[in-house]
Amino acid sequence: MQAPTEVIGGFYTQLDQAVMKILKNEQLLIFGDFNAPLLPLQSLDNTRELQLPDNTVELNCSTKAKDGFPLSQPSRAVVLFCKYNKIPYHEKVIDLAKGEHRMPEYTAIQPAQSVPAIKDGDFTLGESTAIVRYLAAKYNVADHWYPKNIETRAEIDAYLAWQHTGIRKAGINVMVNEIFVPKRTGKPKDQEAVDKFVKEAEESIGKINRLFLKGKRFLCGDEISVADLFAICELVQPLACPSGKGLLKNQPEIADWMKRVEDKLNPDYDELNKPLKAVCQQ
Ligand SMILES: N[C@@H](CCC(=O)N[C@@H](CS)C(=O)NCC(=O)O)C(=O)O
Repeated sequence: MQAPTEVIGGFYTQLDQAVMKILKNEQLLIFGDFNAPLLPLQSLDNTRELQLPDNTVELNCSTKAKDGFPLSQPSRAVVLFCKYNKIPYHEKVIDLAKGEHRMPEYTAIQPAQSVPAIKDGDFTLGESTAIVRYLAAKYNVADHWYPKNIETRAEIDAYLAWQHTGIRKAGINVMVNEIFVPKRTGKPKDQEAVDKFVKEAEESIGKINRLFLKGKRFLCGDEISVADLFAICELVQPLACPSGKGLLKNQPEIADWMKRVEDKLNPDYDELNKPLKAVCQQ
């Protein structure tokens, strides 16, 4: 068996943990079980102070990590929101693979050491859904994104609260097990584990359909909102994996909804997902 230390080189905590489990022949990946040892920190080479125009939001995120692991659904959602709404921002790639999210400079911005996070003047904020709501208010974006109508807004908030436990696990587990763990360990994928996670993803997608979409055009009404944005950024991941290709075959309503959301967000959506899809197709 390989010594676990050989793989301690940096990456996303959950992935490191999955890798450690495989190398130790333990059962694969329990989402949210963060027992892996912290990685040795490497130098943070992309958070130098930049001279930015006063109104530019510094957006720390991971959509195109330098070593090709663009694994951050919430980062993509925030970037897409900024692009679509022409919010002036500067994107700083925090390379999870190198442990840059654990460096002191970044921890000062987001003590929870997760991406994304923003720095807006002296104000810093982590948590993707809070960031989008902050930016929606500050830049007074079109009302449909996060409407002032309190009932619609409450429905959007309900989705944003649900998604952390309702869909994020499905958004990551298929990809981690089918793509990233084999790449990281050099071992073949565990198809049984992948199939289990594909089944879980199908169930979660079914819940989006039953609990939120319910025959509407978008998750919370007739127009696109931040709920759709966060949801599609999760779903694109399992769907991009070879074993996830058939995930929507029994859920045509979700396929149609995704198409509507993509049409609204393109060309930015396709562009932003290119690195992710490239990794999955290798
Ligand atoms: N609740 C956070 C979750 C963010 C999150 O899970 N970020 C992941 C990447 S997708 C991360 O930074 N993980 C770092 C780690 O696990 O060490 C949010 O919505 O911003």
